[in-house]
Amino acid sequence: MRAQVGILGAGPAGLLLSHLLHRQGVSSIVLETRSRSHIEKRVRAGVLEQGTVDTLCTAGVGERLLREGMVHRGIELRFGGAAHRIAFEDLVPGRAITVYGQQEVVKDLVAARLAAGGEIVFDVSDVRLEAIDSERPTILFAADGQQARLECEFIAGCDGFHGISRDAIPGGVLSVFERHFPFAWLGILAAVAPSSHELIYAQNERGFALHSMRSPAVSRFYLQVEADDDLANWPDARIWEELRARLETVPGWTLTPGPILEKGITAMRSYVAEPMQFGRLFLAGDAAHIVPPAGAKGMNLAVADVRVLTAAFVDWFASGARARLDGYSAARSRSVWRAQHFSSWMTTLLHTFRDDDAYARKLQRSHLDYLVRSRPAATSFAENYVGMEML
Ligand code: RFL
Ligand code: PHB
Repeated sequence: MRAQVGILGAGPAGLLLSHLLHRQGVSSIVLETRSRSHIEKRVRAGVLEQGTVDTLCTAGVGERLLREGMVHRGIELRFGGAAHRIAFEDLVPGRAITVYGQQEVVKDLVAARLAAGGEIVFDVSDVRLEAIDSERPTILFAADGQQARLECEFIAGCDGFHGISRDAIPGGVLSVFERHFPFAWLGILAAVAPSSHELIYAQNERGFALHSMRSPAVSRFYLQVEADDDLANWPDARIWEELRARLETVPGWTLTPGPILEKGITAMRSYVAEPMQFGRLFLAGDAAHIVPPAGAKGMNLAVADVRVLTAAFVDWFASGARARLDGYSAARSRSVWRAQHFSSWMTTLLHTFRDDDAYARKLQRSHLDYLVRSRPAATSFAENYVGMEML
């Protein structure tokens, strides 16, 4: 098999890259280890920044997103028995977020690629990269029990945090920066109308809780749990009890429970590998960096990486100019680190750290108070949350 760009991974990064390249006349083939139905059902992110929405719409894959996505012009911070709204329309006029499930973005992109005759090979295994520092990098893999090879001019590693592409870069090239947080998130999807019109981020002694949603009939919730917690510890009744204890802290507000459709536990981790390139291999999205989800940044970063990488590939194939390719990682660094900082900061602000002493808890509360009482502080929060324009 041959393509100008061989893409590993049919997540938001790989699929969008393939779609954008196609629109600019550059051929690609996407290889994915999981099945189509698996990637289309995997529940993950839900918050799209304006820049992400604009990218998807400009690329012709925003029709359902515009119809079904829920535009939010604020979020709520809940702590100390009170609700505080951060009003985007007031603090960062004209900017908003859209709540639309990542798996819906994935479905829209898969449909667009297949409709345009694009090639996505699902269920591949034994994926290996060869000669990534040569002009003919190659992807070796198995599909339908047969060994296969994809020869390309470039490889895009969009295979997520647990993919193989980052590890294909020789030792000593990458610098890695990382931090583990001492807790995890239990996420659930429930067949019940949201109990709030906007997202609620709740700081609570018992641990953080988040009320989000997917549609007028489906709610999404997260609970801070132990880092090594097990789903077996969380029968449905305990989940609702804990959500109530952490969210029903404001007079008159009640949580409506419903049937739980899905549960999962996610570790909280920050990670950056730099540079995001070596020879003819370019990393994008979670393959290069992950953030704890409190800041809702991961998928948005993946989309922004791909926008920059597409422009670099297009320059190369149009004219042989390689300045943008050479500068790809440097061009992304500032935004990647802004998202790292914001996500770590949100995580620290909102979670309960068991080792914190009384003094540290007072500082955390003071910081939250400042955020909702100072316009400059709230504006700084809002501009980061809706997405900084730093390209
Ligand atoms: P993905 O989505 O992980 O896709 C990578 C794909 O590569 C496949 N793969 C391989 N393919 C070929 N060869 C190999 N050797 C391969 N190894 C793996 C995988 O099967 C997969 O299909 O990475 P991508 O495209 O970079 O996208 C990143 C996003 O998925 C991620 O950043 C977000 O989900 C993070 N995230 C959030 N981001 C947001 O912007 N807003 C949010 O509100 C938000 N909430 C979240 C989140 C992530 C969460 N979890 C579960 C990690 C909430 C949660 C709970
Ligand atoms: C989600 O709806 O999945 C979601 C919302 C906000 C976050 C993280 C995840 O910060």
